[in-house]
Amino acid sequence: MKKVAVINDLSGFGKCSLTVSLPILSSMGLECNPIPTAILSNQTGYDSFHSVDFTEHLTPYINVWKKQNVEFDAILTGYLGSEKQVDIILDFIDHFGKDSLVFVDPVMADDGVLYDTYNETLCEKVKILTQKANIITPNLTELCILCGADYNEIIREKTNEKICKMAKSLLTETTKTVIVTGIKDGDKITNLIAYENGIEVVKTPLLNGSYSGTGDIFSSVVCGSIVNGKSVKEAVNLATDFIIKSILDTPTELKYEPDGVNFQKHLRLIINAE
Ligand code: PXL
Repeated sequence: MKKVAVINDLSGFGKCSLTVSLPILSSMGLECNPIPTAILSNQTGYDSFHSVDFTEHLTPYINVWKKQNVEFDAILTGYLGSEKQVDIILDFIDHFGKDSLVFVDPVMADDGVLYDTYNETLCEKVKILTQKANIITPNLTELCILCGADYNEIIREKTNEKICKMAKSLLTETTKTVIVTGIKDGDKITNLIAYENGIEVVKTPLLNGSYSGTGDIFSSVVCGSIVNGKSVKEAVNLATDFIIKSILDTPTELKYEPDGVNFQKHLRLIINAE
């Protein structure tokens, strides 16, 4: 069975990070091997949360995997609890990542605002991590942080040309694909895929509100689909379709829904039973 090592937090509530990667990758016929970066009562977007940083356990945890000579088809990273974790993950990628897809979701911020537990130094470290990745999935705020651009200026102008240019500037020998997610564009959301040889765009309808965990659902479905042999565009189409159906199944009156989306009934859409 193909294996995906997923480095992300475990949040008791919020339907995000490992609590979505585990069911999603399993439904896709893949083994999800978690490395928890932190354990939280709930994700940080609720009024309060209790978080236990897992950094001190990561090296001994990974050392056991090294002794067991396991191999992974992909490594997927998400929310990170500390700067030291990035060094540990860089070492993990050096050890396990030679023949695997390295997929980094540079979780740092959204709508121009850093997440509560992120600061500038951690963002610098996340940037170093993205340079080791074959594929990265920043949202527009994260793209601006990675490129040193002013988010408010980009939002004001919001020319796709500028966004394409920024995405392309992150392409390297290692990073072959940059997917900029969730660019609001009138009544649509654009996901922009930048490769060396061009750009592809996947548009979806803009639904009201914002929901915890949709970024993690997106990276899990896209990563799993690519491991299962789909093209990046097919993978993005599947992920956005799955997320839209899940959002439509999530009644909420809130502008921001910390409980996340009801994706469970829609897992059949992504099942790979081969
Ligand atoms: O989905 C992003 C995310 C993941 N994990 C934790 C978070 C957030 C966003 O707020 O707080 C703990």
